[in-house]
Amino acid sequence: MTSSRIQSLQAIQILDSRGLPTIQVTISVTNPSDPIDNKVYWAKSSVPSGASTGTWEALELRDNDANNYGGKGVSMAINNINTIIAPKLIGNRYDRAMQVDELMIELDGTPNESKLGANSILAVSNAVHRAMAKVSKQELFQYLRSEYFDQFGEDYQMPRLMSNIINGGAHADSGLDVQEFMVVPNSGDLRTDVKIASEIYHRLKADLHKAGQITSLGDEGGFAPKLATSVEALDLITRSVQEAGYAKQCNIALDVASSELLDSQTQMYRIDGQNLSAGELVKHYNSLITKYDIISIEDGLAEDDIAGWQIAKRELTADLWQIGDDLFVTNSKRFQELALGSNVANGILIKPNQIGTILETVQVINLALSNNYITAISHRSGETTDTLISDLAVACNSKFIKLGAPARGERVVKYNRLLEIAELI
Ligand code: 2PG
Ligand code: MG
Repeated sequence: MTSSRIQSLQAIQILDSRGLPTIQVTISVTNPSDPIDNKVYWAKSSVPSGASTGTWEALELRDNDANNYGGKGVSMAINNINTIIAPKLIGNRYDRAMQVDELMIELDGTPNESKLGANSILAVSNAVHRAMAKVSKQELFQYLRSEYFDQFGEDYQMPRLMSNIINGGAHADSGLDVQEFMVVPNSGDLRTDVKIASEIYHRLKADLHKAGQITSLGDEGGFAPKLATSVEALDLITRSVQEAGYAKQCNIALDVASSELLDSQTQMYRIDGQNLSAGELVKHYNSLITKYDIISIEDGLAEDDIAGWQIAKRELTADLWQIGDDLFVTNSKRFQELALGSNVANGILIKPNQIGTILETVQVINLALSNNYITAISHRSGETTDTLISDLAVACNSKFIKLGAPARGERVVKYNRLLEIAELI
């Protein structure tokens, strides 16, 4: 086994895809386990940020100083890396990246990483995993596979793309309540799936032009046309998919992000111009599923509406993937309580920054897989050019990867990393 000695670790502030501050970490390590290897290995990582964040997510530490980036500064989080985490790590030798994750979890000591900040912790965790992969002469996806998912051996299954081509909710001012309308190519081949997603995206753009719509983009690179209801968006997508010639090779997925739509006073969901109870909302989904080729609904019910999730599980077809994002927040404890305790959902969305370390992320993935849940590894609406999610999705044979539209550098880089990995496996 190789080991790594951390030589330097430094965090700086960079901007994310919304132009707001986030963290970049640069690390250098050497390889003390091989006397003839005197190289220095460098790696870099950066972390994303959500807009429709779940209440139960780990804490993203922000300065909350209104005079500094409107409160969004991350100087405290950066300070935590440079003055608390780095001094504990520099000079030390580690056999496995997970040891650093364990150390940071202990150093933080809170259940939601609120002392050091999940953004600080993930930036370091990601950088350490990248550096150690290099020392062991592996690609990141291979290192993650060998460290955490050796049950799959050398069997690599590329994930199916969830490509978000119409943006609504907190990610755009389209007027749509549902946050994400995604196409999910099913050709069984990654390169073909990328082509399908791209061609549909461009067909939709042409169709929107024809309809006199402005083709501005939402946060995840999808279009943000002025539309009133999910039916209007789904009609548009269905038409573009057909015109592009992919009716058989492409399905549809939604992220309703319904925690954002629940009125806490009335406990009713404001969606598509209606006020619906959980039971009525499930009926609404049923009518959409019947009419359109929808195979997956994420956060169909709000994060704490467990009774609503149970209705959905009971009433909607068993073929539908019901994916919990705000519901599970990539948290093993919450997954154990909700997924294993009550009859909710059959899929889990995985966002490393909801929990903090890569170690905790892979733990919940393995817990989910061993309980017959499927996984969708996901970006955030505020992204960087970091491609951890692409490597992670391949490492764990994730059924899906949710990565925005095939547009804008911070999204495209994740598609491109998958294309690169497809050449390597
Ligand atoms: C979601 C995500 C990513 P955000 O709700 O699934 O698409 O959005 O990062 O804003 O939470
Ligand atoms: Mg979501």
